Amino acid sequence: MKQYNLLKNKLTLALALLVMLPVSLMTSTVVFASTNKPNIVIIYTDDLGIGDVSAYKMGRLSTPNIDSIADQGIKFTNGYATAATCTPSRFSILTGQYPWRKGAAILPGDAPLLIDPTKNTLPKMLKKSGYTTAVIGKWHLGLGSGQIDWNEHISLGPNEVGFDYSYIMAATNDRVPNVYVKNGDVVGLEKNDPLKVSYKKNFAGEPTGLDNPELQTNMTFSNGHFHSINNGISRIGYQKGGKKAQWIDEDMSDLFLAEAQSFVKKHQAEPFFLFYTLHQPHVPRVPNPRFVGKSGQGARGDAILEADWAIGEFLTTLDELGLSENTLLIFSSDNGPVLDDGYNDESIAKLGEHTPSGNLRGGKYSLFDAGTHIPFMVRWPKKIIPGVSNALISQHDLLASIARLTGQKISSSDSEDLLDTLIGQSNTGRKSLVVQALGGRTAYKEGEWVFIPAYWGDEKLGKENIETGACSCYQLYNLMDDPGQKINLASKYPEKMQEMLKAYRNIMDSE
Ligand code: NG6
Ligand code: CA
Repeated sequence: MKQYNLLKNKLTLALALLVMLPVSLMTSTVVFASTNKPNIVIIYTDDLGIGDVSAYKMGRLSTPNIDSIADQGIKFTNGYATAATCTPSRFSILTGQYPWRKGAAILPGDAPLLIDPTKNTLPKMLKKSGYTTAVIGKWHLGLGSGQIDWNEHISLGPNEVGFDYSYIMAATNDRVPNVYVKNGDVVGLEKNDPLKVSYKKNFAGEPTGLDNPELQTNMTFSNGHFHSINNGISRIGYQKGGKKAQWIDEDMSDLFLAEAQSFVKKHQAEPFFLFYTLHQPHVPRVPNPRFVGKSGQGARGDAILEADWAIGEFLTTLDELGLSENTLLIFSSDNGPVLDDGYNDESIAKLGEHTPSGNLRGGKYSLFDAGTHIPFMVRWPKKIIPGVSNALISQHDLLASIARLTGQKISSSDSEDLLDTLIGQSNTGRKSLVVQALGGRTAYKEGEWVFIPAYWGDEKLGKENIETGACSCYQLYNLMDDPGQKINLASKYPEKMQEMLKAYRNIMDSE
């Protein structure tokens, strides 16, 4: 509660208005029904840590545009992704389900669509409520139902799980195919140069980073990432052909921004939902030359400044169209930060005093807190009084919360309706949360406590230099006293440990 400092004068005014209402009108449902449907935008970054956002006052980068969302809205200090990697987190934010129910893990670029097209999703639900929906940016949730022919229309993808419009990269910027897919069709493909993709074997005569290191003219790999080369960077997986359609990394941010701006311009008169999924600062970090050298922290810092700039431009577009006031805008990241994630981009050498994970332990991939404890902020000037909330909230709660906002019912047991908390009218968060790390390992969080079951395996990812959280012991931490998870309290509080273990098992065994 102590961080929950709603602006006092505005609160008093809001309370005064409330007491003037007849009691029968004081339920949230009625208040929302009388509101014009807000536009909904989720701005989702890739591998951005809580310490990378200056609003959290932990690191050394300056992200004024992202910070402005917190200044004008609610900054959550206990916001979580459901997983410490991309695909599972994205699965959850769109379906409201825990990713381990589906066995969700990092997907290759030719994986089939992970979301069951017969199931409810956030965009589907919003469509039903009259919203026009779009995803622009990184997808990484699979496409098609088996072997994909990239030269034909891909009939299973974002458009089949609720998005009216999609302009995406299939997986990640370090995975083939390096092309954009618009509403199921590869953009800019030439008929006489068909695109072929394989994650099993190379196509005859095609160079790779491993065999032709001299062709890595843009950036060299440090770990993995030694297959097909595009734009002087070697990637994960093999591709051949489709040369005209292959992206230029330096232009990616501007392209997604222009797409996002054009979508909101086109649909400004109707309620819209936009899932704007930026690729920064995921590897390979290749910002536009306008941002090179700007952070003093090398490519990772520069990519974050590029993302912050793009977000600023997008916010300006909302302002210019007069849409900011009634747009519920959520900013977050799919998982925690990593420095060397497979390329020699000087992210470690030039880090200086910056702390991407803030004061938390671990990072991307990790069971420790920095894997999933991410920046999370929500702005809606028409409804939200700016403040800070320390309520526990997870990205997969958006489904149930937005369901109530738009007057709908959902049947997901995982997603909790935290609408009042989301818009700063309550400081009650979820009681507990299961988080997933690399390899499908899970940990359990309840209030200030974290329980990590025993896992055998490496305690550290060597190249990434990230602690996995694996230990042949049980781990129990109190995040309030020890946010850096330095002191394992499992043997000091055996009863608490057992209680946590039981509660964790209950959730994991639930349907
Ligand atoms: C890992 C990749 C890493 C990144 C990650 C997925 C190697 C050595 N590492 O396997 O570079 O692509 O997968 O990241 O290949 S995520 O943010 O999409 O989950
Ligand atoms: Ca990610």
